[in-house]
Amino acid sequence: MAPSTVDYTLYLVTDSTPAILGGKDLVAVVKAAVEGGATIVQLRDKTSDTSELIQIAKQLHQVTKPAGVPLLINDRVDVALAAGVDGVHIGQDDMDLKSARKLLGPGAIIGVTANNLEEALEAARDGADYLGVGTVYATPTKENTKSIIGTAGVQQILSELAAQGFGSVKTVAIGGINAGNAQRIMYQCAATEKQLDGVAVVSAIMASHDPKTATQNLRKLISEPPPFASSTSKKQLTRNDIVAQLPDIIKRMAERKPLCHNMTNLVVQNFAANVALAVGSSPIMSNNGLEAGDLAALGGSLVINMGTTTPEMRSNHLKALAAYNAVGGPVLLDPVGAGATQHRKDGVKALMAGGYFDLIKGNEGEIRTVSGAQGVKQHGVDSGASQLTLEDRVKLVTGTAARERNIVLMTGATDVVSDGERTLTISNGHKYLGEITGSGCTLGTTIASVMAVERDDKLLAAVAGILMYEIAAERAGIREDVKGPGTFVPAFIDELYRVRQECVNGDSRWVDAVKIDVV
Ligand code: 3NM
Repeated sequence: MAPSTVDYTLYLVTDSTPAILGGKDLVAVVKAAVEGGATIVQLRDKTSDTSELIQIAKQLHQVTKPAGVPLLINDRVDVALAAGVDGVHIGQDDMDLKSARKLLGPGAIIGVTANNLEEALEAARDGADYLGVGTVYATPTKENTKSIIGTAGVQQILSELAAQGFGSVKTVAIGGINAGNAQRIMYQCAATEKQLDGVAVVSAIMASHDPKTATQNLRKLISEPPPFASSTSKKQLTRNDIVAQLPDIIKRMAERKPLCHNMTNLVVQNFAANVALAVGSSPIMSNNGLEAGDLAALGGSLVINMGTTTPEMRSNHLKALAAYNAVGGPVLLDPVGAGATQHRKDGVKALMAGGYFDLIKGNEGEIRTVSGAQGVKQHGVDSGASQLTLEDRVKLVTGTAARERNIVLMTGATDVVSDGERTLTISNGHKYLGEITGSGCTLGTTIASVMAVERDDKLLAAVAGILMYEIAAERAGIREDVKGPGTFVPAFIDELYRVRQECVNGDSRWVDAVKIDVV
C-alpha cells in the first residue's frame, strides 16, 4: 500500500500485556477491530522474542492484509522486513528514521512518535509518513511518557507543522483517547489550519470485552461532529444587531424557563439560586455527579464552579461534564481561584482534559491560568490588579477561545468575550459588584441560563447574559434605597427580575444603556 493512500482515521496499537489484553487472543482482537473499522494497525510488543514476534506479525498480517488495512511493527525494522508487513512505527529512542527508510525503502509506511514540536519538525523534515502526536492525556497504558500535552499541545504542533511547510505529513493523536473524548479531541484539534488525520488507541479497543463494537463505536464517534458543536456558521455581530436581539433573547429564556444546573461553591449557592430565579431560569443546585445524567436529559445547562473545591467535587464535576457533553447541553466553567493553589491549577487541567466547556469565564488571573500561562499567582479568588493591557487581554481571550473552539470571557472593568473569531468588549456594570461575594459566580449562572435556550449562537447568548446582568447592576447601584453593598444585593435581584419582566412585556428601553464594542 502506498504510504500516501493510508487512512489514519482509527489507528489500533496492540498491547499483549495481561493488564490490557486480559485472557483474550491477540489475533482475534485485531480481527474484530479490523471488522469493526480500524483503518491501520501497529503491533506493539516489548517483550516477545524476535522469532515469536515475526510469527505474531505474520498471523496479524493474514487478518489485516485482506481487509486492506496496513500493519506496522513498533520499533523493529528487522521484524517488519522478515514478516513482509507494511512498515514501522519508531519512537524517539529507536532506530533513526533515515536508517529505517534506507532499510525499508520508499514504499514502506514509517511513522514517528512526536512528544513536542522539535521532535515533530525533525521527523517531518526527515520524511516521516505520519506522526503519533502525544501524550494527549495521562494513560496507564504507557506510564513513562515524557509529557502530557493536552489538546492545546497537539494543536500547537499541528499549526507549526503547517506554518513550516509540513502540512502534508499525516498526524494521529495518541494517549488516553477513548470513546469519551475522541470526538472532542478531533473537534478541538480541527481549530487550526492543519487538522488531525485520526486518533490512535490501545486500551479503548484492546482492553474492551467486545473489541468489534468498541471499534465500531469509535469510528462512528470520529465521523460525526460532537453534540455540543455549533451547527450554524458564525454571523458577524454588530452593536446594533446585538441591541436589537437582546430583549427577545431574554424573553425567550423567561418563557422557556430552562433548567440551570449549578454545581457551585458553598458560599454562593443560595445567591446563585435566587439570581437564576430572577433572570427566569429554573435552578437546581445539585453537586452530585450521579444525578447529572438525569438532569442533562432535561435540556438545560450546567455551571461548574470550582470554588470551595475538594477532590470529591472534582470527580462529581467530571461525571456531570461527561453527562452534559453527551447530549450537547451547554456547560460553563468558572475556574474560581484557578491560579491560587496547586490543587486548583491541577483541577483546571483535569476538567479541561475531562470534557468540553462551551464557555469558560474568569477574571484575568483565572483566564491566564486556563490559557496555560506559567507562574500566575492569584491571592485568593480575586484577580488583583490587572497586569495586562486591554490589547493583551483581547489577544489572550481570542487566542484561548480559538484554541479551545469555545467561548472565553475575561471579566474586569471592561469584559472581553470571544469565540475565537468574533471578539467584543463590554463596559457595563457597577462598582458594588466588586464589593459583594458571588457576583462573578452568579454572572456564570445568568450566562448559562441564556445559553440553555440560545444554542445556535452561544457568543450572542453570553453577551445577552452579561448585558442583562451588568445593566441590572447599574440600575440597582443608582437606586436611592441602595446605600452600599448590603442594600445593593436585594435591589440587584429585583432589577434582574425587572429587566426580565420588561423584556416579557415588550419594553426594551433598558438596552439604551448597552456599552459594547466589537473588536
Ligand atoms: N504511545 P491508550 S501513549 C503507545 O505518548 C503509546 O507516544 C504514547 O494507550 C505516546 O490508548 C501510548 O490505552 C499508549 O491510552 C496509549
